[in-house]
Amino acid sequence: MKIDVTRRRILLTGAAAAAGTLSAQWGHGEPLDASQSHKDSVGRSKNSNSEFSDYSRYRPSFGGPPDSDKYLGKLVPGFRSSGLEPVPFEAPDLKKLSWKMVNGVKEFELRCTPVKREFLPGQYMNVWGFNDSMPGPTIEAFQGDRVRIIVHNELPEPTSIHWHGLELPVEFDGVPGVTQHLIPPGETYIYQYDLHQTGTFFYHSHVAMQEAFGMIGFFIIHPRVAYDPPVDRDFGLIFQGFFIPPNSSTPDSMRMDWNWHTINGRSGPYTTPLACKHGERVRIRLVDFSPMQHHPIHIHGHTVWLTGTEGGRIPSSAWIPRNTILVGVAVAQDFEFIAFNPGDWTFHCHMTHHMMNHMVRQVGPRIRGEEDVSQYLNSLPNRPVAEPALENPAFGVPGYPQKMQDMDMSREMLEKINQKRETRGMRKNWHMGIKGLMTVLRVLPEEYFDLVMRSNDDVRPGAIFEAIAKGQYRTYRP
Ligand SMILES: [Cu+2]
Repeated sequence: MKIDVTRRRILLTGAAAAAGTLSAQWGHGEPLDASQSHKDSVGRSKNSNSEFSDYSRYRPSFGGPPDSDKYLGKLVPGFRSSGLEPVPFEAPDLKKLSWKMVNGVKEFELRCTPVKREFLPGQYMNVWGFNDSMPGPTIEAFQGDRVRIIVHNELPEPTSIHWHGLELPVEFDGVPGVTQHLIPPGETYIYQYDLHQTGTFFYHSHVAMQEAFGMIGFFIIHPRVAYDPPVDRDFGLIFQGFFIPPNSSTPDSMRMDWNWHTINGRSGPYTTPLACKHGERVRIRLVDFSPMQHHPIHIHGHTVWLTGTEGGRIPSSAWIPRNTILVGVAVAQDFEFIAFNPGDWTFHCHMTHHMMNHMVRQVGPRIRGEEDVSQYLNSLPNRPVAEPALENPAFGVPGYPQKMQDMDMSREMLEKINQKRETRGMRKNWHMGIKGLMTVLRVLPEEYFDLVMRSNDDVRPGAIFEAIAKGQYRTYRP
């Protein structure tokens, strides 16, 4: 299946230059499904024929000196035309909060709830969140909107909700004691304010131990007209950490260390890959809501521009090219790039202990399931001095030392992971390299994007990687 990529692209670029716009400011209460709208909204950009036409979005290019607008694709637009509404935001594994318009106010309802969140297939953890989800559903709105958020406390203890990064009237800031009384269990509190900012914000409980239990959600405020250069995809990921004692499924929020990390409430390899088309301009918004851990997030195969923070959009003169972005607790970092490099690219926190939950094995086990401690020590090539503690009868008790909650991947777990549409066609054992705070960015040639994301046809595991590695979709020599 040799495809003339260049010719195909030229046809697409010409034919659909101004195709499709979104409905004005998404004027309805049901959240927009990005994959759906994208199908209709991606106008092939006229910009690609203008000043950036000599910059290829399909192959690596430095794009000239660092002061150039083309440097590392800095201001190179996506396929989407300028002057349109922003593309809908997309946070894998999370829903959006629906709203209704009431006398000119966008009204949302949030319920603070206990949640059973499936960190890994079949591994449900007891956390807290909103509307039965952790993180909670995304609030997505536009600059200039007036919003009313009706908060119902369905927790067994009082709470209050803070709108992180928003400049709003103090009585709606959500700080217990300082700006309001706590919302008792079973009660409701109404927050209402105007949105004059744009950017990556979030909402969270302002009770510290509840924050450590997971109570956060995205609050995305779009400009009415997308920033230039327009992006084709707008993804968001929330990083969290928990200490969940072995043989338990409930975090200990008093602990200052961690043993479980999640991205949008899933641990790798159950994190859902971010799928985009080869050549698109992509934005990814990162938020760290770990209680105690900062994360240097590293992306493979691409250099990215840091274009925003929880303080809003950064002027392009101050954008910074990065490959690893340190995201501190309660910080948001937005970055953008041209997805010029086809393939499945790992995208992860670079702290070794954050790349694995429970120190899961790859090179060596802590204790294998089929061994007891004595056998394990006896088989070590450099056996340490025997510890008298091993004679302790406690070692005869099943589950002691802790076996890290069955971190071996069962066939059922793998089936569930590979059932996701976004994982179709990845290499057979891809999950071996994805753990803890890790996910995958899939830059898919257009034909494969449609096959993976829109069709129900079979995709043989590894087929896409093989085609790319053979150079079928690369317009440059590896
Ligand atoms: Cu980390």
